Amino acid sequence: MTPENPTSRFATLPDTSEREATDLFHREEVQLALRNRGMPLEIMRYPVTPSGMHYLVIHFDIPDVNIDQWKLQVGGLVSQPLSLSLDDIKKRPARTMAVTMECAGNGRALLNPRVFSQPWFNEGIGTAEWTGTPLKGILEEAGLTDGAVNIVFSGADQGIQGEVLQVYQRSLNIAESMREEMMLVYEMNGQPLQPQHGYPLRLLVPGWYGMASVKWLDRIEAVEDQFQGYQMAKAYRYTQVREEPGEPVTLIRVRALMIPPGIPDTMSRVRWLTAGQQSLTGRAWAGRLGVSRVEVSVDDGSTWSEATLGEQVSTFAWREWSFVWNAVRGWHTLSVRATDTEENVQPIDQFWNAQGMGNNMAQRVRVLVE
Ligand SMILES: Nc1nc2c(c(=O)[nH]1)N[C@H]1C(S)=C(S)[C@@H](COP(=O)(O)O)O[C@H]1N2
Ligand SMILES: [Mo]
Repeated sequence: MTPENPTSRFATLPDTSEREATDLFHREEVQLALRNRGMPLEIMRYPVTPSGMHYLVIHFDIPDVNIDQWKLQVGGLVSQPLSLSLDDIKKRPARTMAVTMECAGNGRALLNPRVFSQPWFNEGIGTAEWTGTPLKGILEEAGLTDGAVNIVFSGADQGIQGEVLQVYQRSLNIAESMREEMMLVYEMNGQPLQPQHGYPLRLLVPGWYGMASVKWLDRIEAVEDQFQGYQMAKAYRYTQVREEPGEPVTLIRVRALMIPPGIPDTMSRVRWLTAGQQSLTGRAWAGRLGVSRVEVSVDDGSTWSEATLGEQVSTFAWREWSFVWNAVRGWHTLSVRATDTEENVQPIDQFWNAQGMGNNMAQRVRVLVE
């Protein structure tokens, strides 16, 4: 199926691109949020997120895969096209790796004006132990021929986005595709992939925002051109207006999150705690880079104090941080920000773009101490 179809018969679908952001969420945003759950932030207490609480993003529907007929096809500019069953893939060298995955749209609902899409606050995040086989071995066996520039990964799911009929497709250049950590995974936390996470097979692209990790993967194709599918050329771009080409969304930006301390008010989620020593903890990550520093503010970003860094779960997974706060009575806004090993620090003010991507402004948590 060719994804290009710009002036299409789908032009009569409701146009959400001009919707106003107000405090009221639109019906379609709520609908998306219910399909695409987030990870409750207190679940950061676990180094590896239980599968049922890892966040989800499903652009279309979860496809119905018949495993008896399912094959991974590897073709295009290769000398030896492959057609592999799940058993064939499981017989290949296996590796298990903990990886923190984050949706590029995480933080989107905190933008002002809000961008109309999956309305994440900060919960589009999770860390899983993925098991699979290195992509590199498969590409080497297929033998990329001269002229191959990009590898296109296609999922079995299809739908309409931006008026374009498409299967979910993303590409990576050869250098990225050949990196050691790129994997084709069939297990998550020691169990076969659940339907919503890409059963039977997904691509895992550690360090990149989640959109690169194509679920329900059934085709890998080496091509000679820059692949211009919708999810590459339109959806995941940093732009100020949607018409601009902009820059591609790629690696995960540095972020720290705090487990909201104390106990919550049900509706507002405002926190309530008692005065005295309170331990604040959370996790921080920086995609392919390391986290060099985490700082906490208890006065809404006026002053910052260094937190203690804990263990990093793996090269591509988050690390723990902790901070002891001597909480005094009254209202406070707690905040946390991380710095990566290239000295990028999370912004305090929002970084706005038309798609609401890559927003890593520091988290703020409102608390009442009594
Ligand atoms: N085939 C397919 N792959 C996909 C998606 C999708 O909708 N279809 N969503 C992507 C996005 S935007 C994200 S953030 C991650 C989410 O992976 P998860 O649902 O397993 O957490 O999957 C990516 N892979
Ligand atoms: Mo995403």
